[in-house]
Amino acid sequence: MKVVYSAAHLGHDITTETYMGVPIPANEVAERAEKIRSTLESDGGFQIVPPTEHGEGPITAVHDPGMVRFLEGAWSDLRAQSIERSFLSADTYPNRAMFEGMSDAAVSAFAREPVHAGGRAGFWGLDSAAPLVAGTYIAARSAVDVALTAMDLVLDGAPAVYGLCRPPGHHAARSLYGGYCFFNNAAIAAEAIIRATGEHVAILDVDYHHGNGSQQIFWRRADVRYVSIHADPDHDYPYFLGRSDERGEGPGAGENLNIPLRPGTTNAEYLAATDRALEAIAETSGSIVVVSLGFDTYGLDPIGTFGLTTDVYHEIGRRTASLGRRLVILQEGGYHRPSLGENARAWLRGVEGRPFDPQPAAGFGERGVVAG
Ligand code: Q9C
Ligand code: ZN
Repeated sequence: MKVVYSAAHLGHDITTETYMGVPIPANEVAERAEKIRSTLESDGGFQIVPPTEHGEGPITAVHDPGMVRFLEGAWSDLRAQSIERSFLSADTYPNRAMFEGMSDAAVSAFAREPVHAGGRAGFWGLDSAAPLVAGTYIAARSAVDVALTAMDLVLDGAPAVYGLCRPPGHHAARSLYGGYCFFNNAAIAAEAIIRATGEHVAILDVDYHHGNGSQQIFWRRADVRYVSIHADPDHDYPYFLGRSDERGEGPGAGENLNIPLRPGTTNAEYLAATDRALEAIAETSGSIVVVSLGFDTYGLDPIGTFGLTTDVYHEIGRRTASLGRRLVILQEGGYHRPSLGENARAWLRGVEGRPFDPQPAAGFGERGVVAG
């Protein structure tokens, strides 16, 4: 299988994120993608290829151009405003209650993008978990090119291609970045597939978290079915979307399927949910599925609460391939660095119908833990 990878992700070299007001070591770090790349290289069955540039057009087909301009200029803005920070994070978010009782017209007039860098970050940002540094924009653009190059290879006939996207994308909505995500790589690829083929596209999101951005972008769309298995938002990020009664609206009614699962979800429970998700995708008419692939469902993940093991990733990959659709597989989350390479290798070998072939030398445990 071809693996699309770009070293440009290294420029998004963040070290700290903020969790409930407290700085903590960043989870979404460069080592993640490097670990996956090196493990896939040692497997011998994968061919690493660079992305080609696709420009801004496919991005603004999905995202507000204002957000693209913000992300492009945010770092130099921070510097120009002499705000001494090692990364940019929001000061204030425009919570909707700030405008309660004001008309829609008043709100759109008042809730406009400010000038202050910390205010701009709040205007376009979802949360304080996506710090922005000097190389973030270039890295985020390269992740989009990785996704679109994987898509090109699939459009050219490959049965499955893996795009090693970093930063990830599925929390980024049309006019919103956050959750370690800047551009929604999967949504941009799905939109580009539709424009190239005219076919319906399904997105299978198996990251631990609900892909609120992908859901929002395609909420009213009849030509994209978004199917997600994730932690119940009562207990986990992104808290305000991801419930099973969110089904899409207008032409998109019935095209959104959320399968929230309890903290402590086991392999067996997850596989049952996978079958439900795949059934919903099998009903659709397209020939290409975009997979938002996360390994934060792993038992040892520092921010997840599920108990999945590496062998189950092989099985999920196998079942996903048994749909008989071509797959554009894009990396999202997964933060237990020692296991990331093996988990990706297992998933992708499952897709290819190659045996699991666990590497005992990997040196990490398989016991699930329930993290805080
Ligand atoms: N204690 C992805 O997996 N909250 N994003 C982190 C840490 C943000 C996850 C809380 C989680 C974002 C792509
Ligand atoms: Zn996640």
